[in-house]
Amino acid sequence: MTLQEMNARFGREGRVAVVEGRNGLPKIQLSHPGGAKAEVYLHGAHVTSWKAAGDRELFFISKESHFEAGKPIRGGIPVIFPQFGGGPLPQHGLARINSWTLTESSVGRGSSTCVTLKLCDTEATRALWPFAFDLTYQVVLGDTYNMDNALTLIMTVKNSGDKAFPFKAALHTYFGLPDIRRAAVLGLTGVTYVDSLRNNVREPEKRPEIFFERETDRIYCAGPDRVAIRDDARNCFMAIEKDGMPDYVVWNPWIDKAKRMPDFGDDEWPFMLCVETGIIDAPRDLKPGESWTGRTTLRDTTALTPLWLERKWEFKGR
Ligand code: TA6
Repeated sequence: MTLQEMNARFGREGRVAVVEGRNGLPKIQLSHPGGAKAEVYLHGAHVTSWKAAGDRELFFISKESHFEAGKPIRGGIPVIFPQFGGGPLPQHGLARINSWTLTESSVGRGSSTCVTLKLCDTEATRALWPFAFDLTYQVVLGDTYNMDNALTLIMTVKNSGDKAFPFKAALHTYFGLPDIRRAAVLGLTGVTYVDSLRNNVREPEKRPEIFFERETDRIYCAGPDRVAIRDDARNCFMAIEKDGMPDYVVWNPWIDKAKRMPDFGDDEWPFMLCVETGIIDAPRDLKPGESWTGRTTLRDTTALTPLWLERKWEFKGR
């Protein structure tokens, strides 16, 4: 479908537009009446930008990122399926390196703006991973309370074939920061993590607040459905809430790994933190005809109360 045809079918005045992005890749622009904006490439169904009102970019995108078919975009929200990390498939699986189809746009309750993208198995994916699947991904800017500082991502995996398959799935979100050394992750105390940098040792997180002083790459297993990133440089919070997604990954490459990644600037490691959500530690089996849905809601807020962290979530507005 051409850009013109996509706009004719899915464009919504002042809310949804399909434009030419980097290297000519089609990009969906979402807008919210409150001023928030987001951008999603059909390539990888990759959210590359989320700006709360006031035009402040909340995600990290590497200045060295590829924007080309077959290669993942470095930053924003890579969609990970059916493999997390290394393995028989390309690193982090097939979803982020394939082009998705825009199938729906809507203006929802609370004036949220929503688009739906789909990816189904193809001859090429079946040659790598011999299963039939139907991936649906909804990106919702805003929420049902008329707030414009939330971004919700809903991922559904359907087994559309006649063979059961095991899968992992994740949203590999890169949050932008002025300085990782002045940020902390809150809410993971007591959660067992797998330390990918220490031979996958499993141990409980003892710290009430996770600060960063070195490369960090940990899978937090069956974590609580609400955590937060506190940015002490800007005195604000990013709330992360999940449903149907048991695990988190907390990752920053730090200095040496940053140098080893060709699509990541050597000097970029202080400006990002990945807090990822999904089925990451152990795969999930899906029988023919079965579906799984996972949701993550990100909320940029400066008024997160300590009560929130004890799961008595009270959102006090911006
Ligand atoms: O989520 C953490 C991780 O698995 C790290 O080990 C690091 O490899 C990161 O993902 C980025 O992976 P990528 O394939 O995008 O370079």
